[in-house]
Amino acid sequence: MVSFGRMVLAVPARYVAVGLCLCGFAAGAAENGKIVEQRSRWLEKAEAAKPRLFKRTVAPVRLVDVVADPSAFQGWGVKDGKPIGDVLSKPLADGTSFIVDFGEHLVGTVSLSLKDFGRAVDAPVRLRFSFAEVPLELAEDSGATKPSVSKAWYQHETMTFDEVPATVCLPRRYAFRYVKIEVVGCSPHGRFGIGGVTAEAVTSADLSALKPFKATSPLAAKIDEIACRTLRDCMQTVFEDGPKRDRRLWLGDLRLEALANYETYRNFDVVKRSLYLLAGTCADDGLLNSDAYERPALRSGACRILDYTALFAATVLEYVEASGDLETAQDLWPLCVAQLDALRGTVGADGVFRDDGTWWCFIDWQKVLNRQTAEQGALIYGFKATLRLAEKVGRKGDVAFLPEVIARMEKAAHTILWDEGRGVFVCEKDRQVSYLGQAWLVLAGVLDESKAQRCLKAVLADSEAVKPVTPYANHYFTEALYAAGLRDEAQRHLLAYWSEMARLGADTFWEVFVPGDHRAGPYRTPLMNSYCHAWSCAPAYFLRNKRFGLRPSKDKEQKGK
Ligand code: RAM
Repeated sequence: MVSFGRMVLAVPARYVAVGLCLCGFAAGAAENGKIVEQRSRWLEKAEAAKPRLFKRTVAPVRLVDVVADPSAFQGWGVKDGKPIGDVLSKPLADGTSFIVDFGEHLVGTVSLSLKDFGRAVDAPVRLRFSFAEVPLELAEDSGATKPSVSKAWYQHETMTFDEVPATVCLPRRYAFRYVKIEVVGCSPHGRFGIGGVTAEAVTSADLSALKPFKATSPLAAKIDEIACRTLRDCMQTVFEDGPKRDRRLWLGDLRLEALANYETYRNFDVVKRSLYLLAGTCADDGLLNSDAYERPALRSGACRILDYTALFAATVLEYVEASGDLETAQDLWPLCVAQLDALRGTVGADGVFRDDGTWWCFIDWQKVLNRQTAEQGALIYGFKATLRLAEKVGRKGDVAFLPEVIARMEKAAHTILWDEGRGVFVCEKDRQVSYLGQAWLVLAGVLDESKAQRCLKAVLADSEAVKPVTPYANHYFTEALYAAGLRDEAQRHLLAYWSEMARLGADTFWEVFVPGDHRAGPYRTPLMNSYCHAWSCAPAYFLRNKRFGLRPSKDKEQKGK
């Protein structure tokens, strides 16, 4: 297993808000001018496509206690606490605390009724709330951590209520299954209590529209259920990456959410809004940013991830194929073309991608990954998708130069990056062999089936090969196995990775999962990880889409895991 534990999220400042520094690569000034002129119109289209939110009221199912459990995920589990009636609707003393369990992961607001008993309450009440997606967040002290992103993402509130009785709604939208409530200040005369706690869960997924799914086994049904819940809770007025953190639209996450959405809730508006939001917040040089916020106003997050940008045209293509909305594809086409000069500017005359530090090369949070081969594949993949989109919108002439770029890059992959002796793609600098390098070049269609199978089987058998650490990257590795015709291996990988999360009690799939290292993550502390992360909803896509699916016999092999 390649080490991941000390990995830290550090996005060098030069990748953020790069504004003009890529101008040399970007499309001509006149073209950029035309794109920039479109931004406000695109943002209007994003607003017009804003999906409605569905709300439902959910009551807690029980009280729980968090317990240390070496066999549980991250070493923390829950067990039944006191009966709920022993705590709610009874006077509460200063220092009392209890944890309510809503029975499943939710995203939404929480209200509670503050009660008085007998006489008027003679003092304000101060309560501390801790919202948790997983037990770890209630068991360990976030105050002692030094995360690489804001501590304000931790879902804690201390609030003082002057008026009792009252029904109060907490100010934020939270992502949680458990809520710990501690009485940190109240009248010593035993007059105060909490009558009830309720959640209002919110999503843009219409649960009644969820496409029926006939699972081949209870395990497949369970994984699909968790994947659909993950997608549901990340589907808000855009596709969020994680409703706990970053609560933001990211282009790479959007693509996988959209693919799962086409197989499940089929809400095309949320895809359309997300695409237009990215389009309308593109930079002055006509290049896309990889992330965008909706509030307080629609604006860009100003990160530029090379492999995410390479996937934009593919995301538009898949949207038009699923929805039939050719008009949006035609409208966004000039933006797809505008990305091409910048993207191909990263490719040498010899057809090889080399990272010059201008872009954030992401691919995965795996720290030790040399991204060269994976980026080479992602670029070719993106260029081929752009060609298919050009055909769809009737603009092949705009990208007449692309076949030569693709051919040059494919040739370089075969000659410069392929190691015939080992039967794998390797990076130039350290000859590193990775799962994702093979996966992306297979997905790019660079190899015939037998060679594709050879390199994927080689990494699966190579304990030194660098493995993916996120469900996002595991999605692409799984898809590559399917693409190479390694259906059994794909199925085994899919079930082994996601069923291990299910076995560990996942309600929703996690941002990062490294079997054998449950504290892994990029933020210096697992308390900051998101445990409902959209890019992890891949199983709903693989299990439901006819191109993939499971073979019942193989599915049974995983039973009892
Ligand atoms: C994090 C989020 C998001 C991802 C980016 C690259 O902030 O986890 O999902 O797309 O990084």
